[in-house]
Amino acid sequence: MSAVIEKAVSSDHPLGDIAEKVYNGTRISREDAIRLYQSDDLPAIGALGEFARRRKAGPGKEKYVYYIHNMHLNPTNFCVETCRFCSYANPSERSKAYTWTVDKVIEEARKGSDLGINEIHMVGGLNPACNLAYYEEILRTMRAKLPHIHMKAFTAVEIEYLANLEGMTYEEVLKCLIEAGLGSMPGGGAEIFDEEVRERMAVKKTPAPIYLEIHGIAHKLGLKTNATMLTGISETRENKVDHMLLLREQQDKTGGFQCFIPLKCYYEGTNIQSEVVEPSASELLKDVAISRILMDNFPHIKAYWIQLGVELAQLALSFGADDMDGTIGEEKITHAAGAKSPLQLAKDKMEQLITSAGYQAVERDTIYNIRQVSAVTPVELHEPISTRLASIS
Ligand code: V47
Ligand code: SF4
Repeated sequence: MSAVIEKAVSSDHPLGDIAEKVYNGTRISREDAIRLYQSDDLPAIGALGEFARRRKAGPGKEKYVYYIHNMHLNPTNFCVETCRFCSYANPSERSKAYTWTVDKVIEEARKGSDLGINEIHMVGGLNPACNLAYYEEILRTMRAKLPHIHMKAFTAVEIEYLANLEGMTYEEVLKCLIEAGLGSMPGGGAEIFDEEVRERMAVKKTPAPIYLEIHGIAHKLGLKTNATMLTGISETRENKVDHMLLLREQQDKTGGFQCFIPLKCYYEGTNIQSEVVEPSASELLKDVAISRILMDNFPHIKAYWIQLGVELAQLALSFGADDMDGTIGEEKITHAAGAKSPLQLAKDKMEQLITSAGYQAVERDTIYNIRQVSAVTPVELHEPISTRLASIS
């Protein structure tokens, strides 16, 4: 341990006992996580998140921040559900509702392929016209025509819907999709697991036990998956900690989660804004740092720049995030609700954002194999992390 860290651990700072656990690699408890949320010492929380990130990264990779050259595809915005925070599905103007043919999906994928992408993140509404056969055909055609592209597709919500639509089990649906070419699953659809929040937000789909069960089955079938948490929908800090603890518990059992993505709600086109508290920048940074510390069995934490905005996403890297997600192509879900971030980033812009924040940009594939470590040396920051660590002494 460095002298600075020794100093922090032995301090009488109010978070000193939690810092000691983090430095010793001891799991923190629900109460510890709630105390971190309640603390106003944001630099100290950030320093702990950064420390946890570095240790997780392993020797020689402490400064690595990953990104992927990818695109999002959303084959349909028609949905049988009506979650109150969702502006993407079921637009009030009928002309904006769409369901793509398989050919249209492949045509859009080909545009991304021509730009050099290697992953497609495909999710959509729950649409009876988009049944299992439709998705199998997309996956098979993709594998035949664009075999170099990894298909990360279907939230647990879509798997639940397809199983009910087809009268099949979750496992049967997943096996069919894997057989057709599914490579991994994204983390969407978790929202907040707390039942009261879900009721207020009219979330009828996929309660926590089913979300976790579907991810667990996917892990057992050999798929890597991600997990999310949507904030700014009237949740409490306790709700957030409990959400993360359920994911940590599932990861202990089945181990296939790669990445946790804290999400932030945008409100344009919804009627919930008067009932919710919009998370502040410091609360969003706490979500990153506390998830990095609490979910010690998750390999990666994502700073989703589409929702954080690029500047806050850069800052989130020094709070424990080690992944900037992807170049994206064209994001629809958050932009439908008013996000002002760019729709996409070029690869060199992504690398520049990472290196100028003081980290080493690393292009990865979906399952975190390294494709290329950027030749650009990270900018040396004027205020290194050790200076901030000193603030908890
Ligand atoms: O599941 C819905 C959320 C999610 C809104 O796995 C909203 O790598 C903000 O899951 N404002 C989709 N968010 C995004 C998602 C994701 C993104 C990036 C990477 C990965 C991954 C997953 O967006 C939905 C829902 O939770 N959402 N409405 C809204 N108004
Ligand atoms: Fe449908 Fe998902 Fe939107 Fe809910 S969040 S309405 S399930 S697309």
